[in-house]
Amino acid sequence: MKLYYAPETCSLSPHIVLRELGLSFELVRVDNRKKTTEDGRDFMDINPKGYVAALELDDGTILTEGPAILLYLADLHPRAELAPRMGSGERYRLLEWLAFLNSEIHAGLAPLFDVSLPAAAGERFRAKIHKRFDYLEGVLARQDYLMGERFGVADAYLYTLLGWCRFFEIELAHWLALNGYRERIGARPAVREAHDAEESRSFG
Ligand SMILES: N[C@@H](CCC(=O)N[C@@H](CS)C(=O)NCC(=O)O)C(=O)O
Repeated sequence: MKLYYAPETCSLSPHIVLRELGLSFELVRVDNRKKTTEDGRDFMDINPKGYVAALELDDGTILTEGPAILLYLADLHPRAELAPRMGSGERYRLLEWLAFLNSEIHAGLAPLFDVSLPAAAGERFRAKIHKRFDYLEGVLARQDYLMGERFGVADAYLYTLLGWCRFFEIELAHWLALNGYRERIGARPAVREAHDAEESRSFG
């Protein structure tokens, strides 16, 4: 398998999951501005949508969209229990979380990367994110992980998104449980390894 990634982006979550599962994979860095890969290909040929993450399976199939990639990986190793089994009631709870993370947190934070965003619009996006973080704070004050007491794919995703707060003047320490959650996940060996691997690869 190959994971097409760009450092500090949402592709960190499948990267973490690949390492949590001990799967063998190759990392291919993408220049998100030029839409090229580090091995000299046009990334638009790989994902015509033009964004990471993209996962290339051994038969050449390309899978995109973070939540789909996360579930695909978790299902390769059901015994690791990074996602509840298909057909179980808990599976729908996980889908609920992945939809929330994708549409409310990921899509809620993404506009803040736009340096031309008017200040007033930025404030509105921040205010909405604060409300969503208040909700997450309530959940994580009662349980260690999104699905309960066990780390899973949704946590790899939320961990990754919370890492963007430092770019947007969102002070995560304001939410004690959420901040503790991020620190706890950040200490996992697979997470450290993923950060180290992304930082140690230069391109361009
Ligand atoms: N809908 C996609 C969005 C992925 C996405 O937003 N990727 C960003 C990095 S976090 C990206 O590569 N953006 C580059 C671009 O849109 O040009 C998903 O959920 O996986």
